[in-house]
Parts: sequence; C-alpha cells; structure tokens
Amino acid sequence: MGASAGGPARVYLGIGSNLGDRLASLRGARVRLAVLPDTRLTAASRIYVTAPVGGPEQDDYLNQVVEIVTDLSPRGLLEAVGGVESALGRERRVRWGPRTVDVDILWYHGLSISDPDLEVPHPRMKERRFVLEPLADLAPDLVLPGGVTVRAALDGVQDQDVRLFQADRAEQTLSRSGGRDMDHAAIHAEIRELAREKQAVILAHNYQRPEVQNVADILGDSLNLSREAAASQARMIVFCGVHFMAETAAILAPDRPILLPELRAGCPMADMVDVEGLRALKAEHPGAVVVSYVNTSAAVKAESDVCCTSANAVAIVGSIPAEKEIIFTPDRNLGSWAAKKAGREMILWPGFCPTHDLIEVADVERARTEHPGAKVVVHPECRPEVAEIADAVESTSGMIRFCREDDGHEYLIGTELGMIYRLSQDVPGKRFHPVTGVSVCPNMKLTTLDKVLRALREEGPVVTVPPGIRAKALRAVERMVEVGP
Ligand code: GSY
Repeated sequence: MGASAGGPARVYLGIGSNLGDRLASLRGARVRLAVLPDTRLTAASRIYVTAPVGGPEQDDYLNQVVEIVTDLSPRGLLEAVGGVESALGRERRVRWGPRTVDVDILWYHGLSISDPDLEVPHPRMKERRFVLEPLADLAPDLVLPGGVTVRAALDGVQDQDVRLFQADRAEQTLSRSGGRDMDHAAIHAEIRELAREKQAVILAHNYQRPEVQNVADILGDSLNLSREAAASQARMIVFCGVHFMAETAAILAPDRPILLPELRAGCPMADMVDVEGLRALKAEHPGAVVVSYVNTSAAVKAESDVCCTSANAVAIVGSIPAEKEIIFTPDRNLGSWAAKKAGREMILWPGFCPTHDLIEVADVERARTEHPGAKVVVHPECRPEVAEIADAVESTSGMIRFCREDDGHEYLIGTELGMIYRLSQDVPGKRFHPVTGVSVCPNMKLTTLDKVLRALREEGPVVTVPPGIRAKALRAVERMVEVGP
C-alpha cells in the first residue's frame, strides 16, 4: 500500500550514473522503474551533465529525476529500487565513487521518514544542484523541508557545475531502432517530458494499447474524454482513440488543437451511416426523432436531434415523448438493447461494431465452462442474444463500476480486449478474462507510443470540424447532456 489511504503515492526519484554507458544506464533505470509492480512512470526531467560531488577523481555524472505514481510503501520502494540498481551493475554501496547507477528516493508523497537506511525527503537535496535542477523541471513549486520551494533552493546552489545534456535524446533513441522497437519506458519518458513542455494533455480511450493507456493523463470512454478535453486548461489535446472521438473533442473544445496520432484510425461502425442515407430515412419518417450514438461522424451528429452514449442510451430513448417515432443510428445492437430496456419501438439503422458483433453465444458458453462461477459482463454493442445471457450489460465506465462494487471475484468481459487491462488496473484483486480473444479493434490498436511522440513533436495531425457542422452537432450533444449525465 502507498502512503495515502486515499490512493497511490507520488514520488520523485533521482537517478545518477558516471560509469560505463551512462545514457544506457539512465534508460535502463527508467525502463525498470516503469515496470515495477503497482507503479507508473509519469514524468522524466531533462538529463543534466554534472561534475561529481565529493570523492576521488571521477567522470562527470549524468543526472535525471523521474516522477512515479506507486502503491508501493516507502520500504517496498526502497527494496525495489535496490533491485533496479543491482540489475544495472551497481555492485556495492560505496559512499563516494564511480557507479553505473544510483537511484535515490528524493521525495515520497510529502512523507517525512528518518530511519538509518531511509531518509525522505532526501536530507541533502537542498544543497545539491544536480538534484534540484532536474527536479525543477518536474516540480519547481514542490516544498522542501524548511518550507523552501525547489525553485528557491536552486538560487542558493548556482555556483555548482550543472549543464543540460545537449544531445537530442529523443532523436537519438528513435533513430537507433528506426522508431519501431524502442523500449516503452524510454519513449514514455520522452512523451511525458514533451507533454509537459508543450502543456499538452494526453487522453486515451479504454481500448487503447496498455502502454498508451499508461502514458495518458486521463483514461475513459469517448464522451468522458471529450468532456475532459473541453474542461482542460491544456494548450493542446492528444487524443489516443479513433477519428470520431477526436471530432467530438473538437466539437466540445474548438479553441484548442485536437491531435489524433494516427489519422487512419477510423470506426467502421461510424462509417456505416452517412448523411445522405440518414436524410433519406428521415424523409420516410417525417417527425421522427433521430438519436445517434456518439460513435458517429460530426456530419451525422449534425443531422441528428440528440446524441447518446452506451451509458445513457436507455435514459435518452426513454426521455423522448411516447407519441414520437425514433430513428436510432448507427448501432442496431445498442439500439435494440436500449429499445428493450426503455420499452420503446425504434427504427434501427443496420450498423454494428465488427469487434463486438464477433462475440457469439458459443463464446460465452465456452468461457463459462472454462471459468465456472465467473460473472459475464458484456457491452451493449454485443448482439442481443449475447446481451440476453450475460449477468450484466454495461458501458465501459459501467463495467469498472460494476466489477468494483459487485461481490464477485472473477469476470468474463465481452468487449474490446483493452478493457481487460483497464479493469485489472482499476479493480485490483479481481480476475478478468475476455469472453473471447478475438475482440480486438484494429483501429484502436493503430495508435502506438511512437505515433504519440511524433504527434507531440509535430503538433499534428490536427482534427477539425467545419463551423457550420460543429454548431449543429454541438446542439445534439448538448441535448443529450440536458437529459442527464
Ligand atoms: O548521490 C548520487 C551519486 N552521486 C552523484 C551524482 O549523482 N551526481 C553528481 N554530480 N555527483 C555525485 N556524487 C555522488 S556520490
């Protein structure tokens, strides 16, 4: 358990190296820290070249500070950090002298510990520019013992020799492997650094690759993320998801660039409904209310009366006056589930999500045999006969809530596979299995860490929505919000 009863602890670690391939040692330390149990590496400072403080004549150090968020206790972390040091060839704890790597716990969630082998905050950090300079990259306003901030403490140590490490590290590491097989932790650190420099917020959908989920500031479903985009103070928004999601963010946050790291990441279900076809259906049913799932293009939203999500579809459908006809687009599965729950008949557009529609009753039955006692939780984008035999039908955010609050321990999840990772992170201590391993959305998986880094560097590709369409689409989204969350 971390320091705070309320959640994981934020920790700053100082990494130094002045022996062997110093850059590789820093990278190795970041990689290993990022994969410690119950730990996320959330930021990394720039790297500094620093003259050795104390000891015999020796090479300059490379120094860096990283931020992690961890559930490990201070002692658990100390032990884990020792393991990282030994794995990187740190042989013994010499007080002064060359070392392949040295990892110090500088600050642990504001805790104050004074034991012989563990002192936090680090007792000498206020006097060491090689610590303060990189720490100021991440947390200049962090208050150190004595009430002084990192920024203020730096003023007192300006005489020490500390230079920024000059090489363009991202360029170097990317070109080494052509950008393909670069390790996740290193690129993660580069992304976090650039996001901080550029004041960008990174949003990732629950179906994204685990390493993309790990690098994000905020995770969620498409509408939550778009709302976060609108509420955020960030200068730019990196949307790790598919095209209609970035469009929805652009509808709600038109004043900031919305970057979609992979422009080809589309949604086949959203593409199944087009403006002309919808207009033709509306002409056949004049007076019908058009309810469109957020998984539609901005142009289709602009043709719709009200939007819905998988979490609020039943409420939206139920809010429409009984005498009105309803056209529901584009998902026939979500539509028929919402119609049944709300007790309404609807004209269903014949679209579907190929990833969810692949899940069959036989898959549920097989999974139940393999995991007797596990509860089946499926997404309403699944076929009606699959939803029918499930223990619960929930949106992605609903799945997290359900599995957290439910008294069971094991669940079979019928949705895109990324959700298994999301659930295992958000609902620790319970077991999650996919109903079938085939539920992979190839579009969601197009976004990689390399592409997130490139999007941040190039500040593109940017997704925009023409103002005329945006105004109409916004009206449909706002109507949804008026009905409820
Ligand atoms: O305390 C960490 C190891 N170390 C360092 C260091 O990381 N940087 C600099 N500049 N000098 C150091 N002397 C020691 S010991």
